[in-house]
Amino acid sequence: MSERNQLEKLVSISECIRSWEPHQKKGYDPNETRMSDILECWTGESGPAVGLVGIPFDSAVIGRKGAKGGPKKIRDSVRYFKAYDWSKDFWFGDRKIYDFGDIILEADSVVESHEIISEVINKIASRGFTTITLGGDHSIGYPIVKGLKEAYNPKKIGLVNIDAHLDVSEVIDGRITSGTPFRRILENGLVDGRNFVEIGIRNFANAKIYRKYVEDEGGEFFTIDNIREIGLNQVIKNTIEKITKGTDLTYISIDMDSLDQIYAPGVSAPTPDGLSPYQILKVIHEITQQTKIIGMDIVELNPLYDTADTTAINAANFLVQFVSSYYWKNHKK
Ligand SMILES: [Mn+2]
Repeated sequence: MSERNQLEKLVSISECIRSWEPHQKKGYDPNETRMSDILECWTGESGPAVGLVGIPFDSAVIGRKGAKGGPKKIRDSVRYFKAYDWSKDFWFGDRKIYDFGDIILEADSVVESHEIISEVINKIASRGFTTITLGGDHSIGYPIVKGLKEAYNPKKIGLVNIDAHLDVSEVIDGRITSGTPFRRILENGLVDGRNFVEIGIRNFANAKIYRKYVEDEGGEFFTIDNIREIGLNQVIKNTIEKITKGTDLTYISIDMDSLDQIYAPGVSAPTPDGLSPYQILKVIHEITQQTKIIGMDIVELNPLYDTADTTAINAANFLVQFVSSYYWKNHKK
């Protein structure tokens, strides 16, 4: 049985299908390498490398449904980018992003779906891949980190959530939602609260009791105002100190609603006065360079509300930045 079949037997992963327009296909201009050229269907390879998986799941979303269309839209949008990082004069067209396809979740139960997600992420990480997961609503943050924790146990993970919202809501009457993932991560001991940081928190988008919860757990958050006051470099420095203190590994979760609404109309819960693309790109780059990162997710892109693919292309840009920063770090070694 092939490696691919072995993984598919465990879980339901869709076929990896690429349909590029002729001018987007490899070799159209042999002088340049597009990101779509290095995004390849996984056929049994092992890491170290970047492994991509999509989770078209929005059953737990609070707000506007449609985030299940996220993985396809983000994959489609990588075609706009080249595998050359001007800022580092770094060509990475000889590296790969191995695409495991989408996890097809037919289970009605959020809990069951989450179990499947954890299992897949565990398998992919256990094969040596640094994971990029495309959501999907933010509820998947919990099973992703659970799967990673299982793959890397007993190593400790520090966690950054880039988000307008704290997402530490209580699970009330069994309702697991896109607002509950980080509380579940902390409550289940997957990450110590003292190694948890949230960046991009909005002024009028959270409850007092949840702010207190993060504080009581020893976590840290940086609001948009905090970033203006102390500057992004200081925020990044403090974040890295906190997520690496006593830990072995780090992980980043990106909720697209952390971006200002002008850059990200296509999200489940839009809010104004948010982060700029540059600020998020910088956080991704610095954390990838300065810590031992094991993965990143990009969630809450809702194509139904996007305009001119603005949000999707920003999401793809975050993916490209992560891939470039990851391979740059290994390239320098
Ligand atoms: Mn969120």
